[in-house]
Amino acid sequence: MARREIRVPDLGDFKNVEIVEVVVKPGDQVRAEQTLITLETDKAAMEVPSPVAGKVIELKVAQGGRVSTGDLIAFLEADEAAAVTAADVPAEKPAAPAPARTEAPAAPPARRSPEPSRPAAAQALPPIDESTFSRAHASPSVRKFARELGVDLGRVRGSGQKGRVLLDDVKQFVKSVMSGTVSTGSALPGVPVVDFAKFGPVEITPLSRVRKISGPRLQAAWLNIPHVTQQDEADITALDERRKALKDKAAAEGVKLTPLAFFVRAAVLALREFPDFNSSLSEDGTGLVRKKYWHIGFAADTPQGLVVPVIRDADQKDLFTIARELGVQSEKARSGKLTATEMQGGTFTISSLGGIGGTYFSPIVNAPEVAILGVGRASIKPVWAKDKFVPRLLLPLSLAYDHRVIDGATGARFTTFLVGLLGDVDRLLGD
Ligand code: CAO
Repeated sequence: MARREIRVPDLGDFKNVEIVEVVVKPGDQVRAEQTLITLETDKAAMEVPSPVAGKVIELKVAQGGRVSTGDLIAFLEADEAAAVTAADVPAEKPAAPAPARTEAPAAPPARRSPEPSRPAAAQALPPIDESTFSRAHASPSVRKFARELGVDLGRVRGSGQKGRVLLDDVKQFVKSVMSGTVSTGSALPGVPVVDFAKFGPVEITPLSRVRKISGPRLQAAWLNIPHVTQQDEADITALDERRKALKDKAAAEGVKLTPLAFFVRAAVLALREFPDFNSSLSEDGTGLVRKKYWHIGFAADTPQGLVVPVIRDADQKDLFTIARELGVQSEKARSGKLTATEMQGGTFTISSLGGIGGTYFSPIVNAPEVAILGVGRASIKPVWAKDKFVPRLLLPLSLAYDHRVIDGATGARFTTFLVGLLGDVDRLLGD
C-alpha cells in the first residue's frame, strides 16, 4: 500500500474556490474517479474525483473551506494496482491554466483522415465557449484534458452520473468530430452570461414546451438559410369588398371569412406558377425536391407559443373550405389540441400579422421549406390613378426566401404575380 497525497488539480482561472461538499470521510474506501469533494464557483459546480482507488486516511479540507490548484485534499492509502490516470495531477507543479481559445485548434494529426474525399474530416474543433465550458459538469482533470485538446466541454454529452462528462466522453467527442459523425456547428461565439439579479429583482419562468421546440428550429433555419426578404404592396380593395359581401353567407355556414383564406388561395396559385417555391433542397444539397402537392402552413400565435398548422391539399379546396379549416385549426392551436400530423408536411407557410397590426417584417423561412409569406395589416392609402389620388386598401407583403434556391429576380416575379392575383379577385377565385 502506498501513501498518496491527493491534491486539487488544475482549476484553470479559478482560485480560492469554495468547498460546498466533502463527500468522503477517513476510513472510506474509494474507487478511482469517485468524487472526493465538490467545489463551487459563482459560475459552476465541479467535482474533484480521486485519481486512484484506495482508502482515505486523513482529510485536509472541510466543507466551507476554500482551495486553489495544488492544495492538499487528503492522504490516501492507494491500492497497489491503482493505475495513474489522467486525473492524477502531479502535486509538485500544477499545470498552468490554459488560455481561453479564440481560434479552433488544429486537429490532432493522428485523427486526420488520409482520404481527402471525406469532407467531414476537415472539420476543426470549434472554439471553446467559456460560459458553456464553465457550466459543464466535469471534474477538473477532465476540464484540463479537454482544454489540452481544445474541446468545448459544453458540447460534450456526459455519460457519467447526472450527465457528468468523463474522460472517455471527451475522447469520443473528438473521434466523432474527426470522423464527421458529429457536426461542430458553426462555432458561433456565445453571448455573455449575466447575473441579472445583481442589478435588480428578477423572476424566472420556464419556457413552454412549444417554445423549447420552436426556438432551436427557428435558430437552425435562421443560421442555415441565406434569407432575402422581398417586399411589395397589393391593392386588395376589391378583394375585401368581395369578402365583406360573402361574410354573412359564410357566417350562416358557421365560417369566419377573414382575408387569410384569400391569401392561402393566392399562395397556391402562385406556387403552381413558380414550382421552385413549393420545393425543398435535397438532403445532399445537389437537387431540388419539387412537391406535387400544395399543403399550406399558417403561423398561429397561441398562449404556448408559435405553432404552424397545415391546410392539406389547399389547391383542391374552395374558399369557404379553406376558411373553415383555418378557423378549426386556429382554435385547436390555441387550445393546444393540434396533433403532430396536423403540423407536418407543409410546403409553404403564411405568417399573417394582419389581425394584430404592423406593415412589413422579416419572417424566418420554415425549413426545409424555401419560402414564407409575411402579411401585415391592410390600410387605406392614397394611390395615384391617372390624374388624381384615390383611396385604396393596400396590403403589405414580405416574402422571405432561401437564396440558395431562389434568385432575387424570381422572388420579385413571385411577389409581382401575387400582387396581380390579390388585385384581381375574380381571377383569384376562378369566377
Ligand atoms: N389586414 C387587415 N385586417 C386583417 C388582416 C389584414 N391583413 N388580416 C386579418 N384582419 C382582420 C380580420 O378580418 C379580422 O377582422 P374582423 O373580425 O373584423 O373580420 C381581424 O383582423 C382578426 O383576424 P384573426 O386574426 O382572428 O384571423 P386571421 O384569419 O387573420 O388570423 C391566425 C388567424 C391564426 C393567423 C391569427 O390569429 C394569428 O395567430 N396570427 C399571428 C400569426 C403569427 O404569430 N405570426 C408570426 C409568426 S413568426 O413569423
